[in-house]
Amino acid sequence: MTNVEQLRQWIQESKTAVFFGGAGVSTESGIPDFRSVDGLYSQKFEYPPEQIISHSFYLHKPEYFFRFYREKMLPLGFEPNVTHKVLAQLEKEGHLAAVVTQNIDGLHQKAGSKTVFELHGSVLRNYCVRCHKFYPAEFVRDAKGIPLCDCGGTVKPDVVLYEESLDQDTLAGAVSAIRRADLLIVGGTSLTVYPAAGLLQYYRGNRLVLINRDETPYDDYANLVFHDSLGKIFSQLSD
Ligand code: CNA
Repeated sequence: MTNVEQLRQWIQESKTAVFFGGAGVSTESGIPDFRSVDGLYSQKFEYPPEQIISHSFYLHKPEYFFRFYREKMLPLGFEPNVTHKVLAQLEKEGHLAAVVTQNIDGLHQKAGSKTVFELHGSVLRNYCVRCHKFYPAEFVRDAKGIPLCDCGGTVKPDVVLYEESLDQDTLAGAVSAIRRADLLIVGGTSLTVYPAAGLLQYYRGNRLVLINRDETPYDDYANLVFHDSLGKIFSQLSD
């Protein structure tokens, strides 16, 4: 049996599978990740990207933060790829219980997934820090300089910056889904951003599958490892 056939069989036998993913899930939709050779962290900026997308930088240099955010982090106008679509289909068929994602692009929901735990929030939600009025992503994209609410407050994207903590309900939901999972498929993540990467420790089964182009620190713990593109593997799962 090939590894893909093995994975296909585990999926068919599963009723509570969880997919845990990162930026690599959306590269085949055209959104660059952070840590691949052509990712954001390989480009040159005035400050390191980790610093720019931190809470203190957002507070102290908001104009620069929003310029960077608009140019490099606001993934609008992209479409779900085969991985997003197959995951939505597996949920519909009753095999997949949840998607846990570090992505902020909303593409899983756009593909039709219903139970999605967005650990790092979503660019599609933006709120005034003063009166909490909601604004769509287009408002932040089209604003000049710092996006401001009618009340004068800053409109802040609902994404988790470095130094900020994760939403507790989202985290609890993700932990609970992973604890109950009979199959955990991890894909498109370098597994280096914590606490997100630490969620793997809650999986109790013996069907841990890793699909990532590059090696990860968890490769040795997995029961099945693919160093391949997600699109290639998932397109073989759909037929
Ligand atoms: P990362 O650290 O950039 O790692 C991505 C991983 O995916 C790398 O190890 C790549 O080898 C792998 N990869 C890239 N493309 C593919 C592919 N097509 N098939 C298989 N593997 C692939 O990204 P993480 O998600 O681990 O890091 C967490 C950060 C990145 C989170 O906070 C995200 O919010 C953030 N991010 C999100 C997006 C998005 O929403 N689309 C884009 C860029 C960064």
